Amino acid sequence: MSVSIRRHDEIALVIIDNPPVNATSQAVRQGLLDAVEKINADPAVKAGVIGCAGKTFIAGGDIREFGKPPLLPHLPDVLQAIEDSGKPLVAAIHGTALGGGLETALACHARVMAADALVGLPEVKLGLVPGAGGTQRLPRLVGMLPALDLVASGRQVKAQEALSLGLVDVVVSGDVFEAARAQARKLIGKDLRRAGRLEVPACDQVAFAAARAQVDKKARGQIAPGVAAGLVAAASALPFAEGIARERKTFFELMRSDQSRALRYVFAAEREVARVARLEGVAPRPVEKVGVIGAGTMGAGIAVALVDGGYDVRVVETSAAAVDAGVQRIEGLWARPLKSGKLTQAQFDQKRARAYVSADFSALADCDLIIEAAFEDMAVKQDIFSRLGALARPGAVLATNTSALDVNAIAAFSGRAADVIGLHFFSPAHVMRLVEVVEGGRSSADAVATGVAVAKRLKKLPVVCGVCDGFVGNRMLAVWRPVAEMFLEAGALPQDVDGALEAYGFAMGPFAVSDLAGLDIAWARRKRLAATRDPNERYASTVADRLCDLGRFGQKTGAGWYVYPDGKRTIDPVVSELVEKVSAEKGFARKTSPAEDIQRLVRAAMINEGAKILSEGIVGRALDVDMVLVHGYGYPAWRGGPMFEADAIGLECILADIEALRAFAGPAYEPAALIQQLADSGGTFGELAPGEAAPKNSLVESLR
Ligand code: T1G
Repeated sequence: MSVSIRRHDEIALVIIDNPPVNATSQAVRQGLLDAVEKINADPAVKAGVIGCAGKTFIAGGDIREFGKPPLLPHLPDVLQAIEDSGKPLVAAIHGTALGGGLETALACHARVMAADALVGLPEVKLGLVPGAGGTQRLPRLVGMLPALDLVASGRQVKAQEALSLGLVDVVVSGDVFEAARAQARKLIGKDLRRAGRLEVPACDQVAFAAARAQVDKKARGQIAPGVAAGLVAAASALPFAEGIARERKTFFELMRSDQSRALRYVFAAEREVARVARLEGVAPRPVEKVGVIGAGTMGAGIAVALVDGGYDVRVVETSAAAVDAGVQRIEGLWARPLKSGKLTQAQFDQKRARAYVSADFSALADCDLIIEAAFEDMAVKQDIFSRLGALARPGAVLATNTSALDVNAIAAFSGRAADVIGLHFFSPAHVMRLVEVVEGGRSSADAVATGVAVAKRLKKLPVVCGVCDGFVGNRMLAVWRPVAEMFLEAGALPQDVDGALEAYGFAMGPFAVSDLAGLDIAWARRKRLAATRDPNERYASTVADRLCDLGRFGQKTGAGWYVYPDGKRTIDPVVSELVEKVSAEKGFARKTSPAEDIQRLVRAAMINEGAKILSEGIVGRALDVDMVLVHGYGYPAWRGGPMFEADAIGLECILADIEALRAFAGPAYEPAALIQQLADSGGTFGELAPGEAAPKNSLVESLR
């Protein structure tokens, strides 16, 4: 039974029980409607409380029903019945009241919220707008500006903020059902506050227009936030019923949009990514104490992520001075939340005490997992892993955070390769959700499962991949970044390329990112690879090399592809001249490239390499590639990721783009056989079964 009524006095308790998150599936909608009717029909009942069993209040519409023809009764009609009920109905919110869940609460006559609960209208994150009155009831309850903020951002609101906004009436730290019953009792016989019948509070129109403009700017190509803002505006312009009708129509239009389809795919992929078929049933090794080697930028970020995830952490550095610097770095990462009040001093002290930093390597001896985040130098790794091989306790998992070196070689140094995996975090490691869990040729399944389990406990997204140069993300970057550089040689300037890709939806273009990350890292890598580079391969990093020769390493030196007076990214004529000079030296007649060409060819390079990564068995599924690009490289989530987008566009068109790319960028960009094959057979990346793209003698298989 999805919805039941319990009663021992004049207050009826309506309990929704629809695991895992009490989504408003058809049975729940019908059950709620029936419950409202029963409450109103029963003379012994004077009021009702609507709450949920399990860990959360209603977390929204049932995503599994999306895109299918909607079944009766519709949620807006159910909620109208709640609002119109002659007897008071009070929402008892615990866990998360999201989307249709919060809308249900908004239709009630009062809301009681547990102190640790969260509420929000996250529909825009699925490319949608609230579809059951959220955009119309919320402004009437909390005012236009707060409603605009909540609806357009999709952010979750904590209890205290919800209370001060007037979004809920009572916050309790004890039993939320008891408090809701008390609230319901108070309302018996009173005039009920029905959100849909309230006047929309007056609002400063100039401020509202400015806030709307801000929403459009932040959306970077995503449709839903601006549309949602328009619906909030309609709340003050239209009668309630007309506002509701417009909201409903818009909701269904967006449900059919490519952007919503892509964002729903991303939602599902984020949950699917950690489920790897061959690790099914493999128990991870227990981990409580984690060692981190190195307290540089990466090491400190990893240590903070681990402490935040509840682990005891031992950080090891090489000297007393490095220990001091490491402590400062680690404390520095908690300084901001401490200052903003997100972290209390007591919490800070507690966290601080869980990260023990020392110069004593033997502190790692009893750790269950040890993550090496030292210099990217094979000799350094050799030293560390051979020492770890002798020191670490039997059964400890040894992980390297290398982004560029061969995990199999590193594993061999330890003398216990079955215990070794890669855990490639992205910078800043305490913020970025992506972790590439690298399965070496001899990694044992339970060591890999341990990497996945730890990443999940850190609330990160683990993508399991095999060993190859750059793994998934950096390997793809190494292929598409040169295309961006080739556009410079052909006639574009850095701001043209960045502008084209930012217009595409990337948070930052590649040259702006490079200034942020530092040009020196890629420069060192190019120098390292110079000796083995195929002389016939087109080399497009000459401008980058010259910038590095000038000591322009990006923001940290105040100049790179741009200059940063007052911290603001500014075009530098020196760079424009340098780009033009290099074009001339190489004999290119400069001509401008339309933004669309830049976007299509860069995307083609990503998709092509993604297909090769799949065919080599480096990852098992197209969604693995998409998660890396969306969560590690700013690929717009509303496009789903390169592989999803390729399927949506059609692989024949993509193949034509890759052929154009080869003509532009040279033979290194030969179309992947897999794309040709799928284009011929009418297949898609998404339909490939896990591992299907890879021949059985793939790299990963052959290393086993
Ligand atoms: N529908 C169906 N299944 C859902 C679901 C949903 N809305 N939300 C989560 N699940 C599944 C999820 O796939 C996973 O299953 C399991 O629940 C646990 O989730 C008209 C119509 C609620 C905060 O956008 O934000 O309302 O993968 O692993 O970390 O306006 O899930 O294990 O098989 O994420 O504890 C608006 C989306 C919908 C909320 C829980 N609602 N969900 O997080 O566990 S639009 C949302 C979440 C709408 C109306 C429209 C989170 C969570 P499985 P989990 P969690």
